[in-house]
Amino acid sequence: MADVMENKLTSQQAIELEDKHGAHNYHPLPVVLDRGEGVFVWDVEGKRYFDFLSAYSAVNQGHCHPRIVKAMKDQAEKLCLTSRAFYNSVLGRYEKYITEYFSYDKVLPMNTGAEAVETAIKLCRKWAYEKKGVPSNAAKIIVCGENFHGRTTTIISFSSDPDSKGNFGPYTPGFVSIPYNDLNALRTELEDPNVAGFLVEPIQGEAGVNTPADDFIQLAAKACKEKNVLFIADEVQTGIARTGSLLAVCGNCSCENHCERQSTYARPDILILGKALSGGSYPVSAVLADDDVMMVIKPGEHGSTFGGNPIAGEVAIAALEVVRDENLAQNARRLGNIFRAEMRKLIEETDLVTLVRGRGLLNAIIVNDTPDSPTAWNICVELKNNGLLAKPTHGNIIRFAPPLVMTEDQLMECVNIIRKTILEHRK
Ligand code: IF1
Repeated sequence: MADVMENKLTSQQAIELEDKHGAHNYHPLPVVLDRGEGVFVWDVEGKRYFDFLSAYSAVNQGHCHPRIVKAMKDQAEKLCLTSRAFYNSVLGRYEKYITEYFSYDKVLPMNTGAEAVETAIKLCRKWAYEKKGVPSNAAKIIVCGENFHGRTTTIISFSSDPDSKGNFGPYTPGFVSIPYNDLNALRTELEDPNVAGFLVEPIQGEAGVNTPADDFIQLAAKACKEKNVLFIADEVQTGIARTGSLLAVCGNCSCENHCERQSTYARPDILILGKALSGGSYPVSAVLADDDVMMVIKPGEHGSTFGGNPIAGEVAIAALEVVRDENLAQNARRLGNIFRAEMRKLIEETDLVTLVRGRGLLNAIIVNDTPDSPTAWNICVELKNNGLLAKPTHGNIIRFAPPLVMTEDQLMECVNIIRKTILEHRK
């Protein structure tokens, strides 16, 4: 017991403790991390790894970024939480900052990604009844097959993943699903006058970095507008510079502004952010919309004890400043192009990898194997042994998403680790 309290465990002991005392809702790679800095993490034995997952794109600014840590420490010593029963001296400043940063009238602050998605769903439904004139309880939201939007009962109700959904029913009604990247299917569903919104990930992360046609998002947004349907972008994973632009809906643009200059740009009516909004340091999520949508929610109709707390506000301002000041969108775009080019070279040299896809520094390789074989898992274990941490998704796909503060030299070091591991792999 003394060891447990003193935090001096070996990896094996830490794994055994989790196994014994924690719910078995995860199957982690066998590595126990103790410390992080920038693109690196260290395990409890002191071995260093390149982090090629970034906590599923939450740590875009790198581990323990000094500016973000300072913002959190300073605020934690001053005031942590007031609830929204009272005003606090940070929230208004944060709200002004983030709405100007992303060019929206209003923000509704929450904590986790799933809560922000839930908020967007509630907002969209309420807008449908009070503004669009959809009959009571008849609103529908279009979603995409193979989506991932979180773990709440409503969100899993429209999941197509049996693991996420099975035996958690009864399910929330009011959602219709179309295949991802299928404009015709979207247009067909949009004919229904009770459709209130279209909820979509600009790139599907969990589905294996499923990247749609370059113009899909823009044409989808346009089709929604024509039918007075809200275009709702879940940028929890793709947002905040990850895909080489500030938002993935910015498409082909790596400037630090969310703006309408680009021909591929699509402006969501509701924008959902989380993860990297705090640089992974604290649970901070946000829903952004203009007044005609956001103002349908009135006092007492929605909220959260922690949403909009002063630490979250200071941390988010710092995290967004880092993205701008360190040109992370541009860096993600440049390094992403190099990374995919290197992976394409590797594909020429091996049958084990068949495809690389993605945008910016959100990429995946497809392992030439069946989805239920352990090959991708074994490659990830070998990558770990060689000093790089990544995680398989959907069995035979490996997602690569390093912190965006990576340098080109570091990226090439990682490319060499991946090359060596793939070329040496034995089944
Ligand atoms: C887990 C996946 C990634 C998200 C999008 C909302 C949320 C997520 C687009 C909910 C969360 C996470 C959750 C995490 C694993 C991870 C994940 F593999 F499961 F799908 F990133 F790809 N919208 N994604 O990706 O945000 O409530 O978790 O803050 O272990 O469930 P959250």
